[in-house]
Amino acid sequence: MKTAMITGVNGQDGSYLADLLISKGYYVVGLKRRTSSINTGRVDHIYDNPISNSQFKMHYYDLSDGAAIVHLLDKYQPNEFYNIAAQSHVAVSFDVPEYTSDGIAQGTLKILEAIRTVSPATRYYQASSSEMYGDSDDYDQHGYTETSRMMPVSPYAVAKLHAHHMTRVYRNAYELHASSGILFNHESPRRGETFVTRKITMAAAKIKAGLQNKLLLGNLDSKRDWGFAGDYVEAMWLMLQQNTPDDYVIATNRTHTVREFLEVVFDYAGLGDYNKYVEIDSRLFRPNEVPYLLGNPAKAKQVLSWQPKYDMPALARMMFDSDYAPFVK
Ligand code: NDP
Ligand code: GDR
Repeated sequence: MKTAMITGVNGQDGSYLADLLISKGYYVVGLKRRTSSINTGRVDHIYDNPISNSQFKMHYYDLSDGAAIVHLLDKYQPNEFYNIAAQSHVAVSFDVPEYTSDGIAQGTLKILEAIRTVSPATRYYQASSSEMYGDSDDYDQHGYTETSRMMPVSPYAVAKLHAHHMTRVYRNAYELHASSGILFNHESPRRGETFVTRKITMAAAKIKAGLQNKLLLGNLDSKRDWGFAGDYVEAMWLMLQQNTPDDYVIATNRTHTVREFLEVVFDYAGLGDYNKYVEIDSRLFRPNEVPYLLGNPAKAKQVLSWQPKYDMPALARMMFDSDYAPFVK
């Protein structure tokens, strides 16, 4: 039985990845940091099922803890390691830049160093991000590729770029099987409630249920390439099944404004014009904004035979349905 270790296992991607790997017969060692309140809601279904429970074990771990990751890697010698954990909110990274950077940049380095030292045969996946492109103009009509110039505009994105390059350095210098997925925005019913898509689908559900009448948002003009997290964790796994490690853009190759996402959700919810409910709050604008993201996943399609199953409207409908379900009598 193959063993996989996942940091941030109780986050959106970590939980979908755990589901996928368990379904493929892996033994999954999930790492989560200690919190004062229980926040395992996204993986509780794994515990509740006796079959998946027998393939799942959780340990405490924080990205700041270099010694802990050495012990964990030494103990399990996992076949695959997915580094998914991060302070992942771009706006928050302007408030806590050192904390964000320490976890993502130094945390990644600690893991790579530990793999090199005690478990060099472990295959490594790095959660890189389309935020690394920032406001770079190095794209064509098909979008950004793996080799487009990156110009990050937030502390989060600078830290991700550090981790991205460090992964490449360890791949080349020490011949580690280390790959980075440059993932464009991906969402789901398990998406954190403060990201814009989930904020919108939750608000629309509550408005329809008569429990809310206003939705405060920031910049509606930024464009994002939104896909479904369930599709994207499959790409992570595929990268580690290749003979050669590499970097891959994972995206839908379609871009939409936040405004378009709003329109799809409010229309589908039968609420009509979103302008009746949405108010623009200047506090929700960021010091720097990434205006436009479109990913070109041609390499992933060709090498990994990967392609997304959900586009933005299908994703938005799925998220609204999930958020509205508790209100349906
Ligand atoms: P989430 O915010 O849902 O999950 C992040 C996970 O990391 C949570 O389990 C969180 O724990 C954990 N974590 C945060 N800080 C630490 C720490 N210091 N030590 C240990 N664990 C920590 O993010 P997603 O699942 O959406 O994203 C997964 C990864 O992919 C992240 O690295 C993100 O930056 C990156 N990414 C995400 C994209 C997206 O669109 N979703 C696109 C591109 C990249 P807790 O629950 O306690 O906070
Ligand atoms: P992003 O996602 O910053 O792209 O990072 P987010 O959903 O936070 O923002 C997308 C766009 O929506 C605008 N926006 C708002 N955003 C939030 N969160 N809340 C609001 O009220 C709001 N109003 C407008 C933002 O300004 C932005 O332009 C996500 C994260 O998952 C990262 O970890 C990941 O690396 C990138 O996607 C790719």
